[in-house]
Amino acid sequence: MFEKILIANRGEIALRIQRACREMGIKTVAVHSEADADAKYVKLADESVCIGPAPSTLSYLHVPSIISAAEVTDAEAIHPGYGFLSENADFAERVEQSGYVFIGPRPETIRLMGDKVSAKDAMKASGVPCVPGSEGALSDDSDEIFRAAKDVGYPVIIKAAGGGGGRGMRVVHTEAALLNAVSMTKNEAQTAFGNPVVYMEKFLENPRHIEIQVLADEHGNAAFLGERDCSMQRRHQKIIEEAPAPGLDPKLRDKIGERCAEACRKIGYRGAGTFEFLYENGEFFFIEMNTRIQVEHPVTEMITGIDIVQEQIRIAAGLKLSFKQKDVQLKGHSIECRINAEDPYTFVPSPGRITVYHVPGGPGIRVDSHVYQNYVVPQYYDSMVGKLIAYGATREQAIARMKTALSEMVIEGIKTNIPLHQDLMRDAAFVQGGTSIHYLEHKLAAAKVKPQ
Ligand code: MV4
Repeated sequence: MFEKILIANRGEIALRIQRACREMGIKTVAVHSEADADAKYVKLADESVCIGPAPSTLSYLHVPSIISAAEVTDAEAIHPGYGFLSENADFAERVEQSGYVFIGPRPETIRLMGDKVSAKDAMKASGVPCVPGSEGALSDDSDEIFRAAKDVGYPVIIKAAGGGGGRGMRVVHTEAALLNAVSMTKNEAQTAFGNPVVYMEKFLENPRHIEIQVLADEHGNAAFLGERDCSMQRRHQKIIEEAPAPGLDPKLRDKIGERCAEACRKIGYRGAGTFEFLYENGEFFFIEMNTRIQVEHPVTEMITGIDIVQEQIRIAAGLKLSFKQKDVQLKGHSIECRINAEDPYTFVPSPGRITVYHVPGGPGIRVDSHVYQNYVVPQYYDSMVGKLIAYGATREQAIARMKTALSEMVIEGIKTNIPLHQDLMRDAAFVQGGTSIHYLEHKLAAAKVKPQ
């Protein structure tokens, strides 16, 4: 096992990774920007290195500074967390070439999944059900574009191969709008991603976003850890996630999960990964794969009892998965509310000093947060200040515990979205379960949510 790991991230995930390391007897190196010098995870780390000024391009995204920090501290491995450099294949390659272990998939795998066309091809070839669409990249030939759309059936969606996470997409409802939409999406893709390649899919009108968590080691073992429903989102920012997905047929879960695990074995996947699906009318359609630890991993940990970050570290050290598929028993229900420093109704960011801070507790409550009283939320990074996670024997109990926890949680000095979460925990459609990816935006547009 490693003696020392460098954590190339900030905020709650830096603290989460540090806790995993501490439990495993591994020393930690925190790297931080000038804006994060006072952060809790920096003080709690065994060592820390300032890697640059506040803007992330000069610090958390600055590869030479991070590699240098590993050199001066003698770290053996680098955990990238999520966001920042976590899905940057060039970074993973640089880490390995510099003699350190990258805690994540092989660089080639990250590259394969970063290109959404090659990712879909690989998954299709491995037996994972995909959204019907163009055979790979869309041709430049107008007749072929028209034929592809006719075969798929309108409405279609044009997506950039270099996009993902909601960037570089355009929905097309009619033949008349098709060619213009393709050329506009190609132009935008070239500008945004330096890659003009686009592909076409059938546009699913009202799906849920359900994702499957996998773990795979270098010894050919791969397992799935059930699914998460991440449909409650606004502008591609998830705000509530839960596991398992309400109402999902356990037989279908096992069938899709096994397909994902089998795909991991086929492509030689290593580490933690997430298969993103759209789910509509009882069917799963693969859209993208994430090759990192995700923000919402705790809900899976709560219902499986598996520490996903510790498994990532074990896998990177060349060890086998600590469990077998048959040991993965989904038990109970877990819900995560992302607590953001923002206005709960306008969503305008609200950085600044937290003057009063009280965390909830009690049975089945977990708080993953790096903040504390008098902490100043910097303006430079995303607005998430923590995650409130509730576990219950049933979904009803998880919701009841979440309501109590939200009412106990006090954050003053900045605005947070706690009131929105309180509203959603009382929302009839959420309480029923199974709302689509459009539910929150429709609810907000209908102004059913009243500013307090
Ligand atoms: C789609 C879709 C409907 N049909 N693909 C957006 C993020 C990216 N990961 C894929 N996205 C979508 N792809 C087809 N064929 C609708 C979305 C989508 C979405 C997906 C997941 C979560 C939130 C979303 C919000 C808007 C659109």
